[in-house]
This record gives sequence, C-alpha cells and structure tokens, in this order.
Amino acid sequence: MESPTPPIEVEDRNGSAMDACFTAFDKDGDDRLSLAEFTLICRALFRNDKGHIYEVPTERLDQIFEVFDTNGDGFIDREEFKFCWNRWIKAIVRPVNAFIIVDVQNDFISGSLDISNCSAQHKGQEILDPINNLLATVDFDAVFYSLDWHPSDHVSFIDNVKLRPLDETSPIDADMAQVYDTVIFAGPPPMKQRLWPRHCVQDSWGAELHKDLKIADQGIKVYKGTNPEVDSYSVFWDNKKLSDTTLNAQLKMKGTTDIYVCGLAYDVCVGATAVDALSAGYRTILIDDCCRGVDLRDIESVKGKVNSSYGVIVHSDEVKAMVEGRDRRPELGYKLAMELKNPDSVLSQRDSGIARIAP
Ligand code: VGL
Ligand code: ZN
Repeated sequence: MESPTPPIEVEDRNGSAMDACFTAFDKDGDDRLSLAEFTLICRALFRNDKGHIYEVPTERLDQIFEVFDTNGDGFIDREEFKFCWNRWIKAIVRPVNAFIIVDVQNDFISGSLDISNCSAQHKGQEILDPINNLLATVDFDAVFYSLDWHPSDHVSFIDNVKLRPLDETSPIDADMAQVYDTVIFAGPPPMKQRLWPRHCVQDSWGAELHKDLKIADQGIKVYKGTNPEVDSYSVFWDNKKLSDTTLNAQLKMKGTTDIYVCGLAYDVCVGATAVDALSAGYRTILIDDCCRGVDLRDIESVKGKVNSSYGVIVHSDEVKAMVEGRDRRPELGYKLAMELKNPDSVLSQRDSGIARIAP
C-alpha cells in the first residue's frame, strides 16, 4: 500500500512549515529527499480539491528534481530544499495571479472590425458574461484591461495602405490590396502587415471598452498600437519588439507568477499576449470560453503553441480553484521549475512573497 501523502501547508505562522514539510516527506529519516520522496511531494502538490491527482511523466519529475538538486548528488538536502520551498512550492500553492482582459472593445464586437464577419463567425459579446462572472467571483491580485488604441494614420488600416511605400517583395500591390490581406511595407527592414478595416481609433466609440464589461475597482488600463508605424497585437510588446507597454514592469512589481488571459481576438491579440507571457517567463493560463476569434485554424495554432510551451488552456469554471491554489497543474509546475534554471527569469528574481505588500 502506498503511504498517504500529507497535505502541503505553506501558511507559516511560526516559521516551521518548511521544516515540517521536509520532515514529513523524508520518509526514511536520512535528512535528505530522494527522487522517490520528492515524487511524493509532487503527488501532494499536483492535485485538485476533488481528490484527483495529476500524473507527472517520469522524465519531467527527473528534470524538476535536477533543478533543485543543486549539487547533483542525487538528493535534495535541507539547504537545497529552501530554494525549492521558497521559489517553487510557495508559488504553486500561493500563486500571485494577474487577469489580462484583451481588447474587449466595441469595434471588435459590433463595430468596424466586428469579428462575426470573419471566417470563424464568432460572436464577441458571448464572452461578456463569463468574464464578468470571473471578475465577480475570483479574487485576482491584479486586473488589466488592454485597449487597441490606434492613431488615424495607423499602418494596419486598409485605407492607409497608400501612405507608405510597399516593398518589392510584397505579394500584393497597393491597388489590389483588400482587407485581411498581408502586404510587406518597405524597410529597412521590410515589414509584414495584415490589413484591417479602420478600427479602435483613439477616443472613438469603437475604441471604448464594451459598456457591459465590468471594470474591477483596481483595474488597470493598458493602451497598445499607439505608434502609427508599427502594429501591436501583444499587450507586452509591439510586433517588432521595439517598445513595450508598462505591463511587464507592473507585473514584476506585483510579484506576479500566474497570468490568466482572455478576450478578443483569440488568434490575434489574445494569442500574441499568451505567447509573450510564456516567453517572458510567466505561468500562463488561457481561458478558452472567454475568448472569441477570427479564424478557426489560427485559433487551433494558438492553442498548440500555448500547450507546447507548458501553458494551460482551461474553462472559466476551473479558474477560481486554480487562483486559490486548490487546483494545481503539473504543466505550470514544470514551467516554473524550468524558469528557475535561469537566474534572469522574472520568476527567479521576484521576491518569494514572504511579505506580500497590499496595494
Ligand atoms: C486585433 C486585429 C487588429 C485584436 C487588433 O485585438 O485582436 N485584431 N487589431
Ligand atoms: Zn488593431
């Protein structure tokens, strides 16, 4: 019979939770954790509150163990466990959660770039209820609302295609270009650009957040796409990675570990934001039913990228338990362990949340 896995308790009123955890899992009492003992920790960590234990593939367990067995002797001693506890276990059990709601603006729902006219024929307004429900029921540490916020002469507008010279390699010339086509503007360097109807022009009705979207008390707005010369799908960086919004700096300041992403359009700005969140080093969760998109194949491609980068894709009814650390996904634990190998990662550099200061 398998020995029962003790629950992991990180609330540390007398400073002994770490030692208690180590001792509880040091089954043979040799004052160090073997791979088998560490595997039991992972069985206690990666489960949900309905009693389901998520299987972690053996080779992933090996790779995670290696991160914390700093001296490579095949055991995690008490000194090595400190790092594992402070940087990994604590973040898994008590994540710092940001919710990023991407571009829930009039133009994408019923205005000039109404996504229901695109090939997937999705209805943007269907995400309002599930997003509002999350805002009402889940206690995120921070909520961000991004806004696509273009000047009138923006490079992505089909009616501006003749404002700038095209590169000779552009597959379509300015006279033939139609909405949704991709052209190449002259450089240096040449720049690919998908052409959209004029949308989300600064200070217009189309650029406003939908009136039925709940705005959280401490909600933070992030504006993107403001440079007329370069488009910006991701809420982190513009498409050329020339400049960033203040999002990453704000996330770092709050010690964010986990980013929940949803909004419009699934395969454009939501996808680009989720991919950038993962590459910036965050544990990233895409909320599938709170997204609507342009093209079904492109949506599948976004999901593939998120899954292969150790992000997870969930339904909104799974979010509350995850935010509260009651449903702990092994993909996110693996992602965090891999980040901790890199001392420059945002998740290596955050203070470990011992004294999380209220806003
Ligand atoms: C978006 C197309 C053009 C989006 C923004 O928010 O997904 N899509 N600009
Ligand atoms: Zn745009």
